[in-house]
Amino acid sequence: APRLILVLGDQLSEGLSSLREGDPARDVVVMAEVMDEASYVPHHPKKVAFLFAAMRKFAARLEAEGWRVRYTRLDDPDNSQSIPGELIRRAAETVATEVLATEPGEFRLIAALEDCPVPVHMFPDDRFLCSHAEFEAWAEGRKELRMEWFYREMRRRTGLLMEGDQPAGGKWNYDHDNRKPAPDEIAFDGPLRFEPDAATVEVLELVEARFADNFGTLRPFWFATTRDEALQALDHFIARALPRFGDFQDAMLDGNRFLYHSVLSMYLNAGLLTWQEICAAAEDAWRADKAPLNAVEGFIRQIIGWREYMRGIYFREGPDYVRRNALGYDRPLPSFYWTADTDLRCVSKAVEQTRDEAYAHHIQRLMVTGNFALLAGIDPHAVHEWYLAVYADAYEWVEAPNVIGMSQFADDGVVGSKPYVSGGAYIHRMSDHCRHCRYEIGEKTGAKACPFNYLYWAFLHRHRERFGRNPRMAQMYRTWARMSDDKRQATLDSADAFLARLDRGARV
Ligand code: FAD
Ligand code: DLZ
Repeated sequence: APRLILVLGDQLSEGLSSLREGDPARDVVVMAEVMDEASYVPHHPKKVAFLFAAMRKFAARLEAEGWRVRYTRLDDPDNSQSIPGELIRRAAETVATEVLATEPGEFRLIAALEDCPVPVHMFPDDRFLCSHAEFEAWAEGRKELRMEWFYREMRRRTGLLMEGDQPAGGKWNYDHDNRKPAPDEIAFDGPLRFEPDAATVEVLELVEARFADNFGTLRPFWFATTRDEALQALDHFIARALPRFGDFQDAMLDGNRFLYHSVLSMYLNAGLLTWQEICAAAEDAWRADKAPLNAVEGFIRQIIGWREYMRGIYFREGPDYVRRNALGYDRPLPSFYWTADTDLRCVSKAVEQTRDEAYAHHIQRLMVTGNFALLAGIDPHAVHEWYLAVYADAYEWVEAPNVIGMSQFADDGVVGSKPYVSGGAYIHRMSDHCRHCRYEIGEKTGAKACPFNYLYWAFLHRHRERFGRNPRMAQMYRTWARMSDDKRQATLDSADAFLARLDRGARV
């Protein structure tokens, strides 16, 4: 009897373990556009369109290679609208009695497959460098899990940027040379854009009709939807942006949404590109003297370091991770996360571009929308659901450790040794937003002052028991302690007044 081979929307890789286990002469590939997956959070329309278009084209490619594929479109009248439902239906049609699957990237869907009445054999997702067992072995017995140590192991394992057993150039990490403030000119016109073909236009019309109420602008739709296009986008980045990636990795500009970022995460996470080919292309550019070491090391670290580390954390911490709330916050997510309707210029710019592009770069996610949510004491689960919905690259395995862990400190320090919080000065240094902002970056208290300034101190004050003895935060607590009583009180009063306005739904 044939077996069903499940290929999910973020498993669009020909080398997928479930496909490798299968036999084109015997088995049937199942792919399905279903409302259960398309609505567990209100996904950005660009994310849905990207996945549906890429899924349809991947299915066509598998068919061209000789696979039999049963593909369900969202509007098929017999669509059961869930992945297990489609497996049951396709099993009945094909008399298959078992399913071969690659482990999904979310516990929610793993549990659904485990409960499926048609038995599902799950194979590891070996499109990653580090397996669950290898991460466990690395984590075992360590008091603290820190990305930097994990990253060095991954460098040694892959041989990327290694000279024998030593790191290229003598240092593991060149961040010291990175993180320059926003430049005046950007010599990169952004990621490669693709004109939608007829198949993509058909998907755009479907998404327009079915997801019209979701946050996010569908058109212009410019994403790559095939592996060939994604490879072109990779080449474009390597040739034009990688050389300056490191220098301006943390910069933000009012009038430039992408700076020197790769905008490849959505392709990598959906399986259109592999980490190996991205890292090899970056290393080759350095070896050919086309990109400096600080840029290439910084870029490769994000992929074999942060990305793999975050996945390790998600699978190690388990399904309740997304419910962690170490700081006990319960304020609802402000409506401006959906409308961009706020006078906080940096936040409104980050939300606007998220709405338009289903993309924001790391520092916008971490130090603007994430930082604000943490300083304002927003319910971390609501923050998590927002990030999972609005970014084209968002799946729980990577989004949750970034949001619950790195950004909101809701995991009590599993991912980071201290919370990523800052006052307005950091945003001012790294961007030109403050120049266009109604709030005054130089003012520390009162109605005109930048809210990040007083919210930052109020956060530290609120959590003095927890963080006061953290050596990495000692300097800030000393600064707070040195302020006059009047100044401290005015700071806390400003924060209270601001949060009261936020709670009343007043414009802030
Ligand atoms: P670049 O800046 O060009 O970096 C290169 C690549 O490195 C990325 O494509 C990505 O694959 C990888 N990378 C960089 N940083 C990280 C990181 N912290 N974790 C994992 N991979 C990383 N990334 C996602 O892929 N999906 C998410 O849902 C996601 N949510 C995030 C939420 C928050 C609050 C924060 C702070 C970060 C989040 N990130 C997420 C990480 C990072 O912001 C994005 O990977 C990056 O912005 C994608 O843009 P890019 O491809 O231009 O990245
Ligand atoms: C994100 C997503 C969406 C929007 N739609 C589908 C879908 O219709 N069919 C599908 O197979 N996958 C979809 N996905 C991706 C899955 O949600 C993803 O595989 C899991 O979240 C695990 O990472």
